[in-house]
Amino acid sequence: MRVLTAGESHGESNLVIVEGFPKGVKIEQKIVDSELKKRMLGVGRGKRMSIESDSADILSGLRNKITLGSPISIMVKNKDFKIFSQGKDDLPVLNIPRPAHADLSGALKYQDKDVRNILERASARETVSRVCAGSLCKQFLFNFGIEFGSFVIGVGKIESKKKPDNMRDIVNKTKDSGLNCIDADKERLMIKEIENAKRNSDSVGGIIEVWVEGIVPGLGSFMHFDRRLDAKLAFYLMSIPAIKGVEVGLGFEYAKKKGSLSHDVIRHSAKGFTRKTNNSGGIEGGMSTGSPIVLRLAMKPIATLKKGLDSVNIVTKKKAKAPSVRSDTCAVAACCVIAESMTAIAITESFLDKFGCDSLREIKANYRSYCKALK
Ligand code: EPS
Repeated sequence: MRVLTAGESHGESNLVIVEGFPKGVKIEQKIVDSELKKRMLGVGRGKRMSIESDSADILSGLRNKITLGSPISIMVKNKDFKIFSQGKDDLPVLNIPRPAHADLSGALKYQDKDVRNILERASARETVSRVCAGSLCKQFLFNFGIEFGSFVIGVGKIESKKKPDNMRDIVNKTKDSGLNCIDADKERLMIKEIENAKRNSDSVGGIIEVWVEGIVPGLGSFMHFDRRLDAKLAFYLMSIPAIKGVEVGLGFEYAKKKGSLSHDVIRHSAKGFTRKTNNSGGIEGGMSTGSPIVLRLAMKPIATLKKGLDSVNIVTKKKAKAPSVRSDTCAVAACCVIAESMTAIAITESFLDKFGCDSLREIKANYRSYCKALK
């Protein structure tokens, strides 16, 4: 399966093509739309989200809601559409790059003096396309009981130590949360942190956790470095704008523990092979263990600040303040569904590698026979 995204932040639309998606999968546009809606929500989102009402227009690859096996293409129109492929816009030239965004490195790399030509594609708006692809993958994996969940652990210096029991617990505790949090007490403090940042024309980042439940052992492989499931997940998650760290299971904490006290000891019961703990985050030797996959992502504060940071005009080379353009104060809650989507794309690719990729019927037969052998 291949996923290709296209679109500029203020262009006509965001597009995605998913090629190699199996035939025979039921896809509901309203499920894609509900995922897009989650991406727009959360305390700290900026004014752009009150302009847009993202909705997926599925243009090809389906007949009567069922995938044909042909490339699936989806378009999400931008309402705040300001640049034209064949017409001239009236946007001013931007010569001052914002620290922490793609502006300067992009302008140097592509030898451009107008930073707008860089930021239009580098903007996190592109994640609209990824969420569409992720939703297709989630709808496919649901046929095998695989489910995705996520929640915000921290914003700025506020961090929750609460752990969910399982996926149901994540869903129940986050459903009424404005910040996709499972800890209502800490959430109040996180919201204050965002409000303070907004008052001070600043921005804040945070930490999120993603869970995948219902995975059989053996997705990914130790046989070659680029088939390792944890490596693939780290790559896909790190590709989300503003993500600066990815952990699997205990992650950096694992390095501080003794092996005898931290490795997930093996048991066997009528359920098959299970583990007493899940410090590995559901992945050992680059393969799923069958325990829930647990991933954590660190998101840096949003690059654009109302109080422009020190920068340099790339034409005059003189000191200047970065422009204060519209942006979010915090997009950590929105990042949850984006991270779930990238995780779903990675898991689907590994799933199709293991069980075949042509039709749902064939994949189900292969899956059943594998599950029988696991016993
Ligand atoms: C975003 C759209 C953008 C930003 C944000 C994400 O809209 P605009 O630039 O028109 O205000 O709100 O972009 C960034 C955080 C970024 O770094 O570029 C969206 O749809 O998610």
